Parts: sequence; structure tokens; C-alpha cells
Amino acid sequence: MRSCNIITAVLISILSCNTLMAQFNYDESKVPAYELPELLQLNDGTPVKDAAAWNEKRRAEVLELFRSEVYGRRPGRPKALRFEVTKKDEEALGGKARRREVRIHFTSEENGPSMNMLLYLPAKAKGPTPAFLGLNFRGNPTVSKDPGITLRKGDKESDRGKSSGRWQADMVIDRGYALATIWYGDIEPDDKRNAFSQGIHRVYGPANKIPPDGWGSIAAWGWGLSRALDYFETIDEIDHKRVAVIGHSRLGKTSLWAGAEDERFALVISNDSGCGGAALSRRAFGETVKRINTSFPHWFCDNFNKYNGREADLPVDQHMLIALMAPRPVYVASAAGDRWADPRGEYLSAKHADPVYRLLGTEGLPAQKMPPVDKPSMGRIGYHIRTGNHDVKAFDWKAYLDFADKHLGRR
Ligand code: GTR
Repeated sequence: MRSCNIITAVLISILSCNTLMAQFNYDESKVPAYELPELLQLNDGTPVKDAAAWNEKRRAEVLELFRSEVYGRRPGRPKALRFEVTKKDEEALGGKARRREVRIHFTSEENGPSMNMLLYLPAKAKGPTPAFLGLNFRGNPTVSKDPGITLRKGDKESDRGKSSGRWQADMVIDRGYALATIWYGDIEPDDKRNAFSQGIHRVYGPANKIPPDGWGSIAAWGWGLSRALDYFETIDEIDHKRVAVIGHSRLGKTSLWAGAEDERFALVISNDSGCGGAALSRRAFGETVKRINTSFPHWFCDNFNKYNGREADLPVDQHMLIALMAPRPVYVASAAGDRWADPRGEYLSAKHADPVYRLLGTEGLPAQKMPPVDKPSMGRIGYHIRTGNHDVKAFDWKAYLDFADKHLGRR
């Protein structure tokens, strides 16, 4: 009896493993043949032949397609937006930084929706510095062991510094940049059931009245990043014209969309952003459009569901998202062990965005083929594939800082 049970269990696990394999393709030879939408052609078929045609016509068309079919439309800056410094410039990180905490209020209500930003400024800076800005997954205290970071509701003392490897605050400060971060759940909970009723969405209308092209959570989180940039415009310590927006995974999808929507971001970084981020949807390698819309129905706009299992019908693909950054520097990073995010599809997006960068007179992506692991290629578009898994490592940060030095300069 017992051995019979064991055999059944083994059979079930083999079968379910096969079902999973059938559901998600990890085999390059099974990537469907696909044709990407024309990047350098207007919707009416007119070729885009020069920078003016891209800047004045095509960019707006592509942005509009992503708004209506993928991420949804986001509102602008709220009139009542205001900034409250809740902790003022204390010495931190062994004296090399000053720590500031700022509460960014989205409405005029005292206890209305707001987000808390943690900001490290290089202590030695003589003038305004460039900065890296990114959302974090698990709360500001997880970013550094620094005991001075305020614990908020839900934060645990024992979680201090738990994600410090992903933030490399010392390295960033040593290289002369400020580092700013916000917990993404402050803007909107990452929760398919409650996102729109508890997050910033509720300020803009009832949760059950979101139109098919209404903003999803990725757009909401990106909107929050723009509100942080609004704050930088009000202070002298940061050069708001030299702010890099960075994000990992779902927050990498977010940094890309934030960079597309808000051209004030001077440099955009996508770390392992995968499906709905840097990876080409048409390859359907690893995570697919159907799968992401099923697992995370709150991330994109409802219209994106039209393309479940029908990637070929999408009027855009993700190389066009990368091209929306042009001519601003953009960096796409993958990890070799992160097949779910389709490293090759991420590289191909960067490569297929190159013609727009060239049209605008920049060097685009130097690599003609996918670079070997751990060998970044850096033009105006940067790309690397790192050894290891889905994560942000010191290797990634070193590349981002080198890329930022190249483009934002150390002044
Ligand atoms: C996964 C999701 C990915 C990626 C990742 C993350 O579950 O399928 O698209 O966003 O989460 O954000 O960590």
C-alpha cells in the first residue's frame, strides 16, 4: 500500500513538473517566430527619418500606445503636494553621509496618503550632487543597518539592513552620489485585492470605476517616483537634472515606466525587470503576458489582458519602452540564473531600441551581440548579464555607478 502511494506521489510530481514546463517555455528553440512592431514608422505607415519626426510625432504615439494598452494613464502632480522634513540631516554611515527623512504628502489632509523618503546625502559634497532614486520592497530600515532610520508601522528592528546588499549605500556615497529610497507600499499596497481601495488610487476615484486604460499599480508606483523628483526640485543639495531612477524586478518595470512618463529623469536603470519590463513580450520566454496578468491583475491596465496568449497582437513591444528613454542614458541588466525574466529578451529590447538612439545622434548600445556574462557594454544604452540569480548585487551597482559617471559626470 505504502509503496503504491509513493509511486503515485512520484507520478504526480513528474506530471505536474511536465505541466509547468509546458506552461512556461525555457527552451530557446521553442521561442515562436515573431515580428516586432516598427519603431521608426508612424501609426499611419510614414517612415520616421529624422530626430524631429521622432521627437515631435513618433515618441508621443509610442507613449500613448503604452498608456492605453499596457500600463494605463496616470494623473499629474497633485495641487496639494507638500514636503515635510521629519528628520533633518543627521550624521550617518560613519560620518560619510547625512541622513534626511522626508514625508511627501499627496493631499492637504494631515493624515492623508503620503510616502516616507529616506535620503542619504554625501557629507563631503560642496555643491548639488547627482542622485539615485529607487523604491524598495520591504521598508526603508531594510536598506541599511543604520540605527537612525525611523521604524514605521510594520517595520521590525530585526529587519534593519536585511536588503543592504541590494542598496550598497556606502558605495553610492563614496562615489559622490546621493541615495534616496521609498517603500513602494507607501504609495499603494502590492495586493491584488486591496491595491486600489487602499493606495493612491482611492484619492483619484472609486476602486470599482477604473476604465480599461486606467492606471495599474506599476503606473502608481512610478507616479510616486515623480513626486520624489518634485521634492528634489525644491532643494539645493541634489541636482534634480542628474537623477537616476533605478528599480529591481517589478520595481524595474516601474523605473522604466517612470522614466518613460517623466522625462525629468536623467538616467534610467532596469535591474532584472523581465516581463512587462525590459523583456520582449513576443518571445514568450519564462513569464508570459497571460501569466503576469493572471498572477498580478493589479499591475497593468485592464486592456493589457487583451494580449493574454496573443503577444503578436500587441501594438508595441518592450524595445519601444526602452526607446522612450532616448536620448537619455538607459541601462538594462539581467542575471544568468534569472530565466523567468528572459535575459536574452531583455538584451534584445536594448538592442532593438538602438536605432532610435542612433537616429538621435548618440552611440546607442555598442554590443552587436549579447555580451558574455559579467562584461558590461556601455554606450548611451548599457547592458550586462551578471553571474547569479534574480537580485541586485554589488556588481550591478558598480556598473550603474560607472554608467552614471560616464553620463551624469562627477562634478
Ligand atoms: C515575480 C514576477 C516577476 C517579477 C518578480 C519580482 O513573481 O513574476 O514579474 O516582477 O516577481 O518583482 O520580484
